[in-house]
Amino acid sequence: MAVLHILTYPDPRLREKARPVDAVDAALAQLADDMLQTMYAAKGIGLAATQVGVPKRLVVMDLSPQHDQPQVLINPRIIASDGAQVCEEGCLSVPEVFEEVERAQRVTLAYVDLSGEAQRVEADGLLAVCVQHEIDHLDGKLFVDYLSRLKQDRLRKKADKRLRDDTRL
Ligand code: GNR
Ligand code: NI
Repeated sequence: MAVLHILTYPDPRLREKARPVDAVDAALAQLADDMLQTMYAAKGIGLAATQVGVPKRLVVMDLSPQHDQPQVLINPRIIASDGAQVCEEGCLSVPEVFEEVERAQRVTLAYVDLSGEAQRVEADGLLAVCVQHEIDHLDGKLFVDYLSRLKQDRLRKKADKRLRDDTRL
């Protein structure tokens, strides 16, 4: 078990499109375990492999109040969606930014579980938001991409300034 480093905006690795997982093996199970530990340590409800620098289509989530219902989604895909909802989102890779984003209210999700079985589930509310947010990560997309041009410009300037300050000492 290990807590992994979470990449932060504007790291270019967050913009890469992740490749499908081709083997559900012990190494993948270990990565999923490490990602869960990383997510719990950072107090998140979801984490995509992209965020820990691994460009594979793997997501972990736990929306339960006691943080005792980990979910591992391999090669997750949204096969149907409907409705709309607005939720205030945050992201472990975009610290200290919380903004409202509109997403589908309800999604049908197909994925492979850790035993290699194909699964299909319906999700709505916050679970549907989280699934859409995480699959976006696998496609190199961040929730801030949905914000107005003005808000994105401000974020980029703040991140640029932070990078400059960090490299100056
Ligand atoms: O912990 C998280 N909370 C959250 C809240 C609203 C919408 C999406 C999320 S996902 C986020 C963790 C994260 O960055 N996952 O990629
Ligand atoms: Ni995120």
